[in-house]
Amino acid sequence: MIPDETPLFDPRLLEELDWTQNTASFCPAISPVHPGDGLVLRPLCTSDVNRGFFKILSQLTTVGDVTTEQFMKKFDHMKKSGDYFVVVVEDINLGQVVATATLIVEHKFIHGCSKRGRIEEVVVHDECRGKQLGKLLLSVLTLLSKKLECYKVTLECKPKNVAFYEKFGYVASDETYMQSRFFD
Ligand code: 16G
Repeated sequence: MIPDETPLFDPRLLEELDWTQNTASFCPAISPVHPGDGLVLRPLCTSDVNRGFFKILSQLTTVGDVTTEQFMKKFDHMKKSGDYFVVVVEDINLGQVVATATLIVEHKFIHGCSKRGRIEEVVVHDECRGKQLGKLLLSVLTLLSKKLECYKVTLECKPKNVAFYEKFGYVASDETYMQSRFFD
């Protein structure tokens, strides 16, 4: 298996988002199709393993020693499921991924056999802060979850980031997030 440019999901899903429904304000104006000078917003592809995809994830949490083969197998699993929407922003001059976020669509029997969206791994390279990329990714994935007919979309975040997520219509739930960790 050799890394290539095959997208994880159909890029038209991003191109066809109704950006007028976005609730966050951008100054200067940017959008999924025009994320900023020298930047491209697109689905993850396996070549991103050579564009610093893991380096950026490691700014969020532990990544571990992942081989290219492991990465490609996981990518293949996600692609086949059709429920994983990992987006990246690439700086095309540097050939580096500078931001990423993931939407996972979970299938339910409840709410009329509906779907729930989960937003995960939102991370912007620390040298690329101030370009509104976190805001852009959040807006894009929130709109995408709506387009994919999720009845709700949720995320977990640190208390200091609550105000950021409120800009997109997220409110703190009265449910408590609980976890049982098996390893880091
Ligand atoms: C944050 C992330 C979550 C990620 C977790 C990793 C967002 C909105 N939340 O909560 O997606 O999985 O950090 O932390 O990006 P962990 O390694 O402690 O599980």
